[in-house]
Amino acid sequence: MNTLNKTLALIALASSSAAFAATDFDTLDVDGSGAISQSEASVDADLMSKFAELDTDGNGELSKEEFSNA
Ligand SMILES: [Ca+2]
Ligand SMILES: [Ca+2]
Repeated sequence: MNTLNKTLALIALASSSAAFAATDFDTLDVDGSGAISQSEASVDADLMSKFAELDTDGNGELSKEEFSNA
């Protein structure tokens, strides 16, 4: 809704986790679905830039196996 609140929430999330934890599969899978959606990947610019390449089955989400190729 509010970009500032969203930013603050991300900062709070980042500071409560270990450094670079955002590159960890379980951390990125915020909703625990077992796959990383594009919106979940959007917190990591590097991952986002490789998203289409990593999504080898083209279902719009990264499975743990697909993510392991990052
Ligand atoms: Ca997910
Ligand atoms: Ca996929």
